[in-house]
Amino acid sequence: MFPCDFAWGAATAAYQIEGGWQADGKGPSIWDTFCHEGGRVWGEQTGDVSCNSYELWEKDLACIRRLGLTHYRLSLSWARLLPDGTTEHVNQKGVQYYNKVIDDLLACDVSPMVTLYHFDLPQALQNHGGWKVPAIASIFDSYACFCFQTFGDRVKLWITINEPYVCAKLGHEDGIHAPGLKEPGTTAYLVGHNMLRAHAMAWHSYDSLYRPTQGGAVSLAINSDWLEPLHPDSADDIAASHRCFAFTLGWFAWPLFVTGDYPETMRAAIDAQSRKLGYNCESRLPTFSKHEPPVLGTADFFALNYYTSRKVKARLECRQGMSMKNDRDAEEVLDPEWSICGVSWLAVVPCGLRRLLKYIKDTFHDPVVYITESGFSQVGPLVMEDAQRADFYKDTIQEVEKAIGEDGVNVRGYFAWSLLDNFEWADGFSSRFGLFHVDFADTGKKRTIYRSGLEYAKTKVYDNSGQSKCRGHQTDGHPPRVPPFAVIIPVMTA
Ligand code: PNW
Repeated sequence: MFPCDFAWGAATAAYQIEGGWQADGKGPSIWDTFCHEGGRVWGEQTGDVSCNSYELWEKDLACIRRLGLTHYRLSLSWARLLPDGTTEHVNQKGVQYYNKVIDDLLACDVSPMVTLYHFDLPQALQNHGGWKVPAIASIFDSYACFCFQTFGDRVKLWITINEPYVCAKLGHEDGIHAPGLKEPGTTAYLVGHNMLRAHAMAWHSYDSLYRPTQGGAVSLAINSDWLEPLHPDSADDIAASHRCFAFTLGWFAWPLFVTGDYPETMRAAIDAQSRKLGYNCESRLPTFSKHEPPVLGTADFFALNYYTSRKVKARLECRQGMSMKNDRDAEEVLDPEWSICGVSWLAVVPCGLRRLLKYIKDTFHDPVVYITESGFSQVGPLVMEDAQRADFYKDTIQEVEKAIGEDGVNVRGYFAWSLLDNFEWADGFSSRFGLFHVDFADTGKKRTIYRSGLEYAKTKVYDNSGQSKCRGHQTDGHPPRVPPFAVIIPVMTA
C-alpha cells in the first residue's frame, strides 16, 4: 500500500516542452544555440516550438487533470525569467507565465515541484564560461533566491539542479548535449563541482532566508542506474561496480549525504590514472573550500531519477588517455534477458529500482526519497495502444510498493517521465516518453492520451483487486474524494 499522502506525479522540463524560444523577451539558452548550430540533434530538430506549452499551458493542465495527478514537476526557464541570467533584468512576462502555471495547478489541487535548472543555461552566462567558472555558483544563488522570493509562497518542493551528472558528462565531456564541449577528463569534474557549490549556496539561502516563512524542501535531482557486478563472485567485478557507483550516484550523493566530499574511491581512481599519464599537478577532481558554505546536509530529501540498470565488469586492459571512462576503469554491459524500450540505452529493469532504493536507504542514512523521474520511451511508428509501456509502469510501481512495504524505504512520491511527448535532447522528437502523444505536425499540438496514460491514471489509485486505496476518506466504492480524482474529463482531443 502506498501512504495516503503519496505524491503521484509526472514531470517535464522547460526547454523540452515550452517552445516560445524568443517569445515576450526570453533570452537565448545554450540549448537554443546548440540546436541552431546544426549537426547536433536528430533530423536537425530544435525546441523552438516543441509542445508550445508557453502558449498552450491550459492543454497541459487538462492532461494533468486527466491523469488525476497530485503533483506536477516542471522546470523554469532561467533565460525566460532573467534573459541575461542575472537579476539585473527581470522579464515580467516570464514571471507572469510561471505565476499562472503555479496558480492554475494549485486551483486544481495539484502541488508543483519546481526545478530551477534543467540543462538550459542562459547563453549570456555561457559566454562568460558557464558552469566552468567558479562565479557561476553565486549567480545561480541569486537566480534561486529570485525564484524562492517570487514563487516560494506557493511552491513547497524545489529541485535546484536536474542531473548534474548528465550536464557535466554529456555537455562537457562527450559534447553531445549543450554546450557541446568535448574536454574529456577535466571539465566535467569542474562543472560537477560548481554545480554542487551552486546547489549548496542556494540551499543555504533557502534555509536561512525563506524556509522560516515558506516551509518548503529543497534538493538536487541525481540520476543513477542500478549497478551490480557481472560475476557476483569476482572481486574485480565487485570493485568495478563500486567504482561505477562512485562516479555516478556517489559523485553527487556522497558530498550531500555522507561526508561533504567526493567518494574516496572516485578520487583514488582519478589520481591513479593521472599518475599513470604523468600528470602530476593537483588532482583533476576539485576540493571543497572550507571558506564556503558546506555541501554536507544540503538535501532535504533524496531526489532520484531512475531509468535503467547495468552489469559491471572489470576492464581487461587498462587504457591510456584522459577521460572519465578511463578514470572509472570499468565496463558496463546489458544483461541479454533485459528488453530494450525504444532508445538503446534504456533496458527495462523495474526490479533495479527497488534494489537501488534499498541501496540509497542503507548508504545515505534512510532519507525521504522522491522518484523524480522514471519512464519508458517509444521510437519508430506511433503506437497509441502501448501495452509495453503500460506494463512497465505497472511493474515499476509494484517494485516501489515493495521497496516501501518490505524494505522500509521512505519513498514519498513517484513522477513519471514524461507528461507529454517532447523534445528528447539529442534525439529530438524521435524518442517519445509521454503519457500523452503530441502531434507536432499539428499547429494546435494536439495531445492524445496513450493507453499507458489511461493505465497510469488507474494504477496509482487502485490496487490489484480494484479496491480504492487510502486516498482521502473514500470508502465503499465511492469515487475518490477531491477533484481532479472524482471528475471524469473527456479524453483530450486538443
Ligand atoms: C533525463 N542518456 O536525462 C532528463 O532529466 C530528461 O530531461 C530526459 O528527457 C530523460 O532523462 C529521458 O532521457 C537523460 O543519454 C538524458 O543516457 C540523456 C540520458 C540519460 C538521461
